[in-house]
Parts: sequence; C-alpha cells; structure tokens
Amino acid sequence: MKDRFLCSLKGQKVDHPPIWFMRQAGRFLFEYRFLRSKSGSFLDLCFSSDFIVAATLQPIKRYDLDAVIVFSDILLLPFLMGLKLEFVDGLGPFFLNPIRNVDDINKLHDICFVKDFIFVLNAINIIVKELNDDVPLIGFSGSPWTLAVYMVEGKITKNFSFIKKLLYSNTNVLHTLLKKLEKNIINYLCCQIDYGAKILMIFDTWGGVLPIFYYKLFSFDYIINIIKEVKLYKNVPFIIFSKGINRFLFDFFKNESNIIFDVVSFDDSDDMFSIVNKTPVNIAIQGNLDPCVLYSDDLFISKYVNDMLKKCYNRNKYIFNLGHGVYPDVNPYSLELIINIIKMYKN
Ligand code: 1CP
Repeated sequence: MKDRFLCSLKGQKVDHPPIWFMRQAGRFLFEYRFLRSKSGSFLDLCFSSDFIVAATLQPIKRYDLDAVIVFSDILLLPFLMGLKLEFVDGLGPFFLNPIRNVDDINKLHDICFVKDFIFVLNAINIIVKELNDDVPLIGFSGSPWTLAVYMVEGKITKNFSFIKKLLYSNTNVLHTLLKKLEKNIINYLCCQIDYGAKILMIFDTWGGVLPIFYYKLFSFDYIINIIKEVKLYKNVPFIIFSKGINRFLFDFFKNESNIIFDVVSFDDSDDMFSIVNKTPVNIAIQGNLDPCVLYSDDLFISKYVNDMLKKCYNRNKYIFNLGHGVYPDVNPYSLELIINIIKMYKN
C-alpha cells in the first residue's frame, strides 16, 4: 500500500500498521559498516550528501518499511553553532568546549539557513525524489533540552551534574541557551520541510532525567513552542519521542484537549495496553517494543510481538516501532522477522 504512514495518521484504514525502526539507518547494517569503513570519520560522513543519501536509503532497500529517516545526527546543530564536536568510536560524542556560562552561550552563533545545512537539505531533496511519494521521509531535530544536555555536559554522562547545576543555580542562563536552540531548531525544521521532509520528529532522549515537575518548564514547553511555530509555517505531522516521561504525558492528556503534536513515540517502560488506554484516540501511538527483544530467538520474538500487537493492532493510528533505537549489535534478520510477523498478524 502506498503511503501507509500518512494514511494512518489521517485516520484512514490501512491493511496493517505502518512499520519503521528508530536508528534503522546505521551501525547494525553490514552495508552501513562497509560504507563507513571506506570513508573518514562519522562527522565527515554526516557532511557528505552522497553518504547521507546512501545511508538513508539502505534500510528501505533491504526491508519493506513505511518511512525513512534522514541519516544525520542531532548534534550537528550545536556543532554548526560553534561547538567543537568529535565522535570517538565506542565512546560516543564529545564537545571539546562545553557550555558552562553565559559567555559561552554568547559565543554561539545562529545558524545561517540554508547555507550551513545545505549538505543535509540537498540530500533530503534527492532522497525524496528517489522515494517517489511511496513512503515519507522523516526529518528531525533534538529537543532544546536534550541538545543542551550534550552541550553543557560535553559528553555522555551518568549523573547530569553540569546541566543540573546550571538548572538549579543559574536558571536564567539555561533558559537563554534553550531559547537560542529553540529559534535555530525552528528554522532548521522549516528548511527540512522546504526540501521535502513530510513528517518531523523531535528526539527528547534526556527529558526523563528532569524531575517530573520541571519537565514541562525546561523541555516540554520548548518542544510545544517549536511545533506551534513550524506548524504556522506548514502543517506537517509531528512525532515526539518521549523517553522517560510517559507519566507526565498521561497527566497532560487528562487535562489538555487541544494537543498540537500528532504522534507520541513511547519508550518501553509501559505496557501497550495502558498506553492505548491513556492516549486520546486522535493522537497516534508509536513504539514501544523493547529494543533488546531483538536479541532473542525467533520463537520468543514472535510471541512477544504478537502479545504486543494484540493490545494495539486494532487501534486506529498505531505505528509499529521500538521503544528506542536499534542497537548496533542486533542481527539485521530480526527486523525482517518482525516485519513479517506484523504483515501476517491475524486478530
Ligand atoms: O557510525 C557510527 O559509529 C556513528 C553512530 C551514529 C549514527 C549511525 C551516531 C553517533 N549517530 C547516528 C545517526 C543518527 N543519530 C540518526 C539517523 C539514523 C537513524 O535514526 O536511522 C538519528 C535520528 C540520530 C539521533 C541521535 N543522536 C539521538 C536521538 C535519538 C536516540 O537514539 O536517543 C541522540 C541522543 C544522538 C547522539 C549520538 N549520536 C551518536 C552517538 C554515539 C550518540 C550518543 C547516544 C547514543 O549512543 O545513541
């Protein structure tokens, strides 16, 4: 079926739930590792339109998927705003000059759109032509809070002490940084629409490290502002990825009827039954299969996925995905298995 994803978001009947996987373009695929081994650093690859096109299309060439996500990284935005970034194999990203005070924030420059991001935007343009309107391309950005976490901590962290120090001792400085990010993210997402992205996604991977009562002020309100502004420009569907904040969202759904985002990508912490019950019918549900299930054998995967589908298959506006991205050491075959299970599922 053509464009299963957008049909499902419009509430139309689809033959089976749309399927895609977070981090479907990347390290778990042999063909990605092959391309990567022939090229320079990860960052070099992120700046090559040819590589972006190739890596984005790899999963759709291998699997029958209903969306592609542009191969890029949320950390390119702070890099282009002036933070020195390195990706160290096995260790992850490092900012060599992390943000620690207002002077550091003042040194960040606004991105020059479309010039600074032209390598991604040109790639989006080529990919969309190649996809021929059969499946949509998902554009994305990190949330201001999640980007700020990396920019202030400088690297992957366990206790988030630098960003929380800023939050508790210099709140206004943190808001200055979040506001600056918000403005650049809005521009970036609008450009992605201009070049052909049909759906946009905001990754708030670290929202859940905020105390629940601060989540709204330091993360959610910024995400909502971004969505409002971008939708004024063009009304494309928005997915929010809500790692660790289901409790907040369920309370929000109880009290708020005018919801501006279209899809929530749920992590694996709640049972699908409770997600279906607590999410309003006009909001699409995406997720929440534990990515580690993909390490198991066929029988277990099949039982687990079938149990999950029982709880959500008949819900209008349900999109299959994992609760987080595909891990790099997963066997690519297990994705194919899951796709077949969904396609063959009978109620
Ligand atoms: O080849 C390599 O070694 C680099 C590994 C890699 C890849 C393939 C990184 C480094 N980023 C990416 C691509 C990427 N990152 C995509 C496009 C591919 C796809 O989704 O199919 C996307 C959407 C992201 C987004 C991203 N980057 C997030 C948000 C989503 C999430 O997984 O929580 C975050 C937190 C990052 C930071 C990042 N980038 C890379 C690393 C190692 C990290 C640190 C966090 C991590 O380990 O995932």
